[in-house]
Amino acid sequence: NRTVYLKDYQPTDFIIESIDLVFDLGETLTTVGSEIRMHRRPGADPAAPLVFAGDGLALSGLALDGKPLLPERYDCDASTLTIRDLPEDGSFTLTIKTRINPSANSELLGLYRTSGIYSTQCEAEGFRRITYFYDRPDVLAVYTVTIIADKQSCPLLLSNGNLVEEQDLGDGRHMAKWHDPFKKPSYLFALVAGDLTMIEDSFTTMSGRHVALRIYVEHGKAARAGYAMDSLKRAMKWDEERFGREYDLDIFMIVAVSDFNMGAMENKGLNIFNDRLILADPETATDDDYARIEAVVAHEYFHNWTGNRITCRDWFQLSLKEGLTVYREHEFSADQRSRPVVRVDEVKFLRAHQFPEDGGPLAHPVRPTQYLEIDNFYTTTVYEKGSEVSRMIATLLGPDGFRKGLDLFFERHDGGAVTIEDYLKCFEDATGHDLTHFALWYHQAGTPVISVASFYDERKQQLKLTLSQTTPPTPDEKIKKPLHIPLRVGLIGPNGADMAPTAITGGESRKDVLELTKDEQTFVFEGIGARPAVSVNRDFSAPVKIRFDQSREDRLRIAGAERDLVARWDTVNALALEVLVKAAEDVKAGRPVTTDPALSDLLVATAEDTALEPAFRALALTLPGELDIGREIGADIDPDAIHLARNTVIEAIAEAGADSFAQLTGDMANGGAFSPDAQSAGRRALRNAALVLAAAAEKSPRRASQAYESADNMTDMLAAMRVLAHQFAGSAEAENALADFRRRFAGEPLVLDKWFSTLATVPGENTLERVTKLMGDEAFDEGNPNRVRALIGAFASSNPTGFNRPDGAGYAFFADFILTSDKRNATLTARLMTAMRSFEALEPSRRALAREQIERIAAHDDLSRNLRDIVDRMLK
Ligand code: BAL
Ligand code: ZN
Repeated sequence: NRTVYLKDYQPTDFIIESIDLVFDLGETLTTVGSEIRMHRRPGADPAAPLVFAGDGLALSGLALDGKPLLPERYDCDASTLTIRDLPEDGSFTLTIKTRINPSANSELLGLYRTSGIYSTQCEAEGFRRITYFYDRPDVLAVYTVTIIADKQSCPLLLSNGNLVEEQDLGDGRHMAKWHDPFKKPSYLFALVAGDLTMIEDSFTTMSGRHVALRIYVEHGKAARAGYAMDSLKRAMKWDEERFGREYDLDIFMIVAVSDFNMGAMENKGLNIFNDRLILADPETATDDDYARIEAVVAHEYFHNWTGNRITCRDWFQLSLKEGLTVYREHEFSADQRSRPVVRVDEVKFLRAHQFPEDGGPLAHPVRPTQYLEIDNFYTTTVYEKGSEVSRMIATLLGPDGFRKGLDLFFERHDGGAVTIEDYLKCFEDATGHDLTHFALWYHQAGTPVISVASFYDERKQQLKLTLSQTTPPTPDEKIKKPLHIPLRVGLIGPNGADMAPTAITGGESRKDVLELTKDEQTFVFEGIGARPAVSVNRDFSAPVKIRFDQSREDRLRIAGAERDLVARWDTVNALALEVLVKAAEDVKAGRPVTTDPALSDLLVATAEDTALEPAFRALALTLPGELDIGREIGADIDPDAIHLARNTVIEAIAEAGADSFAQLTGDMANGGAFSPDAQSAGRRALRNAALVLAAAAEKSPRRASQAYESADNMTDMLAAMRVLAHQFAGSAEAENALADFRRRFAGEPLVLDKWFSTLATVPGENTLERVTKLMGDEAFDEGNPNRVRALIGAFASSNPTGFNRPDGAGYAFFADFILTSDKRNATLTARLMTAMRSFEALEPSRRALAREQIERIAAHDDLSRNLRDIVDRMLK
């Protein structure tokens, strides 16, 4: 058992001062020389050996202070190097030589070579696949990196920091030397070598320093890197203005690679990106792609301060950098785009991904206390819930208090490797707030449920709000404590305007934010002249579930008049979800489906409301998906019943608003040249949300087919193709569009990912055969994570009727794929496997079939540690 525990944390016995690396790059044999200057930590046991981590390494040389080490002084295997009898004065230089094969590295962790490019991924524990080292985040060192490679195939040699030397070696090879003056942990090391093109720009920082900006991409793709560059410059400016953070090196580089496990990686001065998060032009990228590129480019850049300059003491503190950086990214997106629309997207994401994680077998706190495989903790809990926790600190302290706390964090911990406690202490010291109780958000897993009861007393002009909180048990913790929850509440008067109380008693409150700290609390709002509609959790101020048995009249008031658009959307969405859940129950019970004309009226009115921005209207008009309905039902889920029910409800709404929806598909058409800005994207979103309903009303593929033909950008083209493929599956129009798309984008793997996903998510049991066939398509590549996620990932996680075929064939297919894929890329495979984490919520027959396949996987005794960890927790 290799479980790692937070409580076992110990600093290293030796301190590393600097490391000089020399890479002699060869496709199948790369040699890595490392020269490490180090000394014993004051106070460490003088007899303690030096223990470095490795992973699958072959040692080819080892010397201490220039002298080869005798075999009796050390032990070495693929995963550990132990050296004994170190010099008395504790100060020495160690030289290590290892040999690796980058072409055989299908895990894409460490140094790997794919599509002719050498590239690295070292977070979390990839550096140990390059050389033996203290591969842990609290060991910070200065790196100097020399890269030697063939000049023709690798004209470009990059590493972190500044380029200090270049030389032609005269034998067809050349070298480049990079020096990074900032101490960093090994997970931020990066190297790229190959033949790429680039675009260049520059940024002048707030103190007037000139920074060269370069984005490297495949030849022929330079024109698609412009939006990423623009996003980078906006992010650099924003971080200066909003948080006072200035960039620190003379150069900032981004490299886009096509084979990458993650979205992107924040290596110091040399971010490496999955190319899908860099490349965009109107013909190949959707509005969602543009928004994602902007967000992730900013996210990785923001890490320079939150993650790189201040890093994590150990991997249990991962949310220290990730949660905070996601929060910074979210704030950036909100400032660049429409704040409420961005926030609604975040809420939808949290509910779709983090809530199920928190309510299932893989639940864990934002700061876990143990792990078997750290790669499995790059989760929505650590990232998105972690972001929500930072957002709640900002809500409790106010923007100025949050900024003061963060300023202190940067001042106090720059250059350090720190903990969540260190982070919280800065907010306490800067503002005088006590966050002791609040800190439980980091340590307690599970999504709190807040039950709300309201009572209006006309005579006293009082509104009483009783709020009680519970958090359901999670696998590792049955009894939960009450949390410190900031809940933003609005009181909406009969005329739709906000009512301002003269006082709020019953607990702490700050403006409209109530601070819940106990199991149950009653807040009293004084001076309320008429019975208000109570809007709870405005702006989604806390990542909780709300149970509030509110009158329909109040909900319709909120849905029609709430000025907080997040709460307004939430109420519209909840009303729709309620109708959809009831419809699914009807189908399951064999009753005719009852639809709700009031819901149709509300949606049509919202769609037509020109006082609202189009992007918001699009959000309101997009009904909860089948997966959302399943999650709301929560147990005994029958995906076929949900599918049928949702289609029936859609038809009723579509018919009620047929004219409006048809009209919107025309009104919102692009006028003039394409622009990726948020407003234009919002118009396209509304147009395409309306297209779904207009096509459903017309029961004809004609309109979508025309939209496909006339589309002048990928957003509209893909939306039309999805309507055809999903709502008119098997029609000539659908097949024509799909065939056209495949032909048109034959040389564009990233665009074909959209085609794979569209096909993989066609509802119904026939999709399995198509997915199986698509694995033989020449554009499909089992070794490329983007292709695997687009086809297999989309099928397993986003096709409830296809994947959950009643005969279990979807599960069997998936299990076969998982077992093969695990041998190739364990990180990717374990993440894919989480698609089945909620299998216990299925109806009994599917549940049993799903379990059978998970057990079949678990029965293999040669699983990777990554996959073993996930399946064992799922079956526990
Ligand atoms: N650190 C891994 C990629 C990211 O979260 O930025
Ligand atoms: Zn990150």
